[in-house]
Amino acid sequence: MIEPLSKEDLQPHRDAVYALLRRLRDLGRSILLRTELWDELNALARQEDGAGAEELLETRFADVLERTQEAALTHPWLYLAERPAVARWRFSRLHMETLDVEPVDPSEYLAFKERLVGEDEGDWGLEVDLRPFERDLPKLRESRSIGRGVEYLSRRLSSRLFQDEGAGMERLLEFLRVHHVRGRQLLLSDEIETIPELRRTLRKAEGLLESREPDETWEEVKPDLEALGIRQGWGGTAGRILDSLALLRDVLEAPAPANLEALLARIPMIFSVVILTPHGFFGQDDVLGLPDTGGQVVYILDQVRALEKEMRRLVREQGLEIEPRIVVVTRLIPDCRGTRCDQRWEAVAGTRNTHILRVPFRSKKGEIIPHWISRFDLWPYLERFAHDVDRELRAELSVRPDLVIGNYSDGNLVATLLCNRWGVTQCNIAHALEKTKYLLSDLYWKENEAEYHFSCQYTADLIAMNAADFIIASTYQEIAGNETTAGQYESYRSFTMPGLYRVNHGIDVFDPKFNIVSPGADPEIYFPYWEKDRRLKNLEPEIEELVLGNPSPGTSRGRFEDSDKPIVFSMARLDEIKNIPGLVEWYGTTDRFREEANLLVIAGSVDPADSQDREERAQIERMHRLIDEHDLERQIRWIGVRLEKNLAGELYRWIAERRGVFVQPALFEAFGLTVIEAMISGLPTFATRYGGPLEIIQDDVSGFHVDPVHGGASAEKITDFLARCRTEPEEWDRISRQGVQRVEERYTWKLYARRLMTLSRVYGFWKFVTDLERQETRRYLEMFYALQFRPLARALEE
Ligand code: UDP
Ligand code: LCN
Repeated sequence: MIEPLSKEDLQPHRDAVYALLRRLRDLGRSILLRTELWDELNALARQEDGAGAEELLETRFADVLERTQEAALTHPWLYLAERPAVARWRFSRLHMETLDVEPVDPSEYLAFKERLVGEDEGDWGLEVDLRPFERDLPKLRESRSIGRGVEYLSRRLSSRLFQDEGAGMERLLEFLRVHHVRGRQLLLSDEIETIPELRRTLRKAEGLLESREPDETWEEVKPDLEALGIRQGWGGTAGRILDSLALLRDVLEAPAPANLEALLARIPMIFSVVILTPHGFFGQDDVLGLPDTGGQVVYILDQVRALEKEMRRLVREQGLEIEPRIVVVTRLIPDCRGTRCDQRWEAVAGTRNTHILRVPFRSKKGEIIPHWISRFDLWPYLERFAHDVDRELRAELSVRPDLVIGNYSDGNLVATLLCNRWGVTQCNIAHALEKTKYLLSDLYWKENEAEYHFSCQYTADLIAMNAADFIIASTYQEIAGNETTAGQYESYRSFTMPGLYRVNHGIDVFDPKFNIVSPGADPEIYFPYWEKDRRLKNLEPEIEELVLGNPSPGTSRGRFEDSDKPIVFSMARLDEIKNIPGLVEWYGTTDRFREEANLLVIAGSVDPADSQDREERAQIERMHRLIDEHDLERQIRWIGVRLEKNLAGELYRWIAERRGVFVQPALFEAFGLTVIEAMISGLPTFATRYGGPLEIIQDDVSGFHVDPVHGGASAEKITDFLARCRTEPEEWDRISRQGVQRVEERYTWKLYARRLMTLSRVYGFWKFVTDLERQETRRYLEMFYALQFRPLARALEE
């Protein structure tokens, strides 16, 4: 980590430093971002009369500027928010006349920014600071360990059991006795009250089991074991039960991390899971592409299938005849636009015991809200929703679930409310945190408030992140970014929403609650185009008609004049952030690009009258304008229909077979399921360098990165590849093959489900062992909810 900046670093280059500071002031803005600082320094260095700025490029000042994420400026001060290493922050201020440099704490830095936007609450503004609650909790030390919280926690847990042998072991015993399912006690009977008794019981049980055949069933050994106080759940056969009991004995001897993890992997803890995903149209058909309805739906439907399978495998292995259950809870929308989102209860295809439960939003007076509500506007309904969900789930499940998984800001908040009430392990999945998508949306929150209500969303995020027992992220960058860019979670560490509150310490990405567990793409639907036997050739006529046939008014626009050219394909919701019109513009303005390929876009609706979402309508209109302006009618096909899953899967392969490419041009993409869907289909993929795709794709190996900020360069990069592939077809094959390989190695639901189940056990155990220690945080969050979130949310309700 580089040393902090000092006046001595600046003195020898005073002229250049002053020249740079003048340039920064002349920009006339009070907040400057990293790239702007860096661009100004470089521009100065290139100038003839650059006052020696070239030398400045070699100094520590340049190093610091390169790592400064943001600077706040008002004469005579320049405040710097520096990120000297991944996830590490340092704040300082530089006097622009004397060149004195001094460190400041985050609070002072944020207060300075508040004054820049005309807010000054003196010493008594509301400050949120969770650091004092974390004093005794373990923290990772190395930034490279971020996202591997479970490994760290297992180590800590075992050393804690060991250090604090008496109390630690007692907790373990209590934990083993606490497991019940459907009224039946599992693992150990309550009669075993002390560790010496447990040791004695284990010795006797092991002796007994050694004299039995390893494949004798639980039922056969049950009478003898139950007489000793051993209950069901250690395994289905005498051999496995013996193994599990030996593991427990090892932990009692020496709770090494590997032993503890192996033991926890065998504890039957999770029989029922509740998954919360309130916003959007959550359904199994005809929903993808509707507003707020994309990857999260796909993710959850794939996730529950994989999870159910894994839960069933574990339950069987432990000798239990219990059918695990999963309930996905979403919002019931009476005006369901031809989907099944008006149905209360629905079985999930491909599962045995997983259902969707839909619960409506209600107004203050208790009336059901009939229409779709944007994810930005739903805050006033969530508390009532949580209440109704609680009631309905009690009726459906009769017992509390063993694990609750929240999704996105709204689902995570509802998960928090329910877990607080139920005392159940809470897992959060962000999918996408809006804060990093909208630049400076915290500082200038008031300007966006009418449209986006970020005040509610960021407050909900802070509460839910801190309440969660563990958090799953799809990539490392989602948590802690990379060398140059802060992570999505990291952006909640300290920030201010002037006039509302200042967050000195919101969330710490070194907290072991963070884990990277990446999603996959359904292998039944998405597979390489060369797997001919599995291809759905019967869909070919439909695809040809969809892509090459006459456009049908209201659902598609444009028709390829030369259908032999390769297809550049993109598919996304028509959200501004997805930048689909951006891609159309790159294409429209780059002649070579237009010569090399046709452009196929599946996004939103073609008729603005079909959309109830203001952002989507604006995007639709922009698409039409661009097609007109650049005269694209004969080179583009824009389709505004929702494809059935099999058709979507086959479409990727159909395009790959014709040696096309996929482009994901988003201004920011949290993860990007389309990216892995395209890659596993064998389509060379160009995806945004902002967000998850930067990590999914290794540039020029398993695909390519494109920069939406530099559309021209991105268009050239895609065009160059297409042109090269015309003469060197093996180049296309190389990227195609390596894309498939990358997804197969890293992004599969099987890996996902195993890991999620392990996490659930370890964090469930951790919660049990440390529950009391977290009470303070919980009380603080409850107060924050009641005093801050609730009034903000209520103010939105008409
Ligand atoms: N999708 C679709 N039709 C559309 C738009 C999207 O089927 O018109 C699917 C796409 O195949 C992918 C998901 O929706 O499975 C989008 O997920 P992604 O993570 O790419 O983006 P999100 O919409 O979640 O931001
Ligand atoms: C939401 C997003 O915006 C995408 O980037 C993700 O892939 C999707 O959710 C699934 O997590």
